[in-house]
Amino acid sequence: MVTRREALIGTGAALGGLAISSAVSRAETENADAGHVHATASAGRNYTPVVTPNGRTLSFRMVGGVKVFHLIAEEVRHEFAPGLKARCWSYNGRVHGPTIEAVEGDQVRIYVTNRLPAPTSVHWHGLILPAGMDGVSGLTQPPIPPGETFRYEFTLRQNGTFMYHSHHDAMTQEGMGLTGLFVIHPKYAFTPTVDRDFAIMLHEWRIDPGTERPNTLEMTDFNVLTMNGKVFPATEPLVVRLGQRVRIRFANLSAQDHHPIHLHGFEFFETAVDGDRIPESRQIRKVTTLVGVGETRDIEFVADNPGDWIFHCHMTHHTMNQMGHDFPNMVGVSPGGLERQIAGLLPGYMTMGETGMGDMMHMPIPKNSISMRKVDGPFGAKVMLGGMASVVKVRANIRNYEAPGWYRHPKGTVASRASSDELRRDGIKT
Ligand SMILES: [Cu+2]
Repeated sequence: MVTRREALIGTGAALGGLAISSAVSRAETENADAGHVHATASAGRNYTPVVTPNGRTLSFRMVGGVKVFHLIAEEVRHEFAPGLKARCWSYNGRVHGPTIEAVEGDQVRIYVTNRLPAPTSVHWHGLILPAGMDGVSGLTQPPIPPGETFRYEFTLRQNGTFMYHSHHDAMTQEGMGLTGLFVIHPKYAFTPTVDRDFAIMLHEWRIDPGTERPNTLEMTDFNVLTMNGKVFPATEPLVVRLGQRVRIRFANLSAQDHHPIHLHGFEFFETAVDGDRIPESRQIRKVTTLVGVGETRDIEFVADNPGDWIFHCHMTHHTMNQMGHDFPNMVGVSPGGLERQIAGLLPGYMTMGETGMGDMMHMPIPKNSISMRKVDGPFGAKVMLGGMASVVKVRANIRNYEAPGWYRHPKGTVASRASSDELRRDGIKT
């Protein structure tokens, strides 16, 4: 069987170092739309393309040796998960913008068209470039007025995981979604090379149930926490073949919160901070990586443990959606006749959380809102989770990276009800 990597190397050889034709660029766009990005080998170089779950890679055109990209800032009705849509600001109709992918040493020319009702500008976060290309509206350039297109052009002197985002009224515009990933591959891949390379942007929003616009004035109580603009279960799983080496690049442009991302099932190495590769001798083995606001982290691990492995922000409120917020604490409280009395005044009323948030299951929810638990799990129970979470699916013998369904556990490897024989044998009194 031809592996993906071999296929890529084959593609590179077939191209023979030629600049990519527009036909290839078009194919790349289509593949990217399907979530499976293929080779964009530039002259004499090869890399494993980044996969942006729920997203895509921005296509480019080669013009006289320069990689030419086009970003269009515009409003879009974005779906966070079925049941919740909001009017956000996007690049190229996507929240967040498409991943810009290039190679160290490339010269890039990036056109930015403003179709927003407000002026804007784009800052290339972490990149070393001429001051006038830094994209700080008012300081290094005039703002891009609505309807106009500006040109940015610079040479990529670094490699690693970087970002781009609006730098005009940043609180409003980043808060509305105007952010994206900027991945620069090294001229020669770091070893050991990875088989799968994913990129995920973390973000937080305040969207009051029933409303349709993010409230960018919020400072503390965010109720929609996203990976690549989606909340679990709408986050696309990361599908990996057993034994592959995996990199996940995390970036955080939340307004106020750092996110400790915890991966189940593996120890990983933190291999880069803010695009700077950490020498192997100094890489730390971890299970949680703290991604600060304005920072990026790369982690790598060998997927040697089959299963469905969740990874999520470990701030527990960040794995809840809107319905986890703003309720009186009722844990341990018996509401007695209160609930019936209030229900007489407010039809559909239900007191929350007598035994925890699981009580909320039957509550009718407002229009255009999402509760934290909607997922039918593989065991006939609901998965109580939402927000900033996704799943790595590690499987042997998969032929493609389509989501393979729930993991089928080997017999005897699932936690289950203890039998009376077992309890007696081990002296457990219940
Ligand atoms: Cu978090």
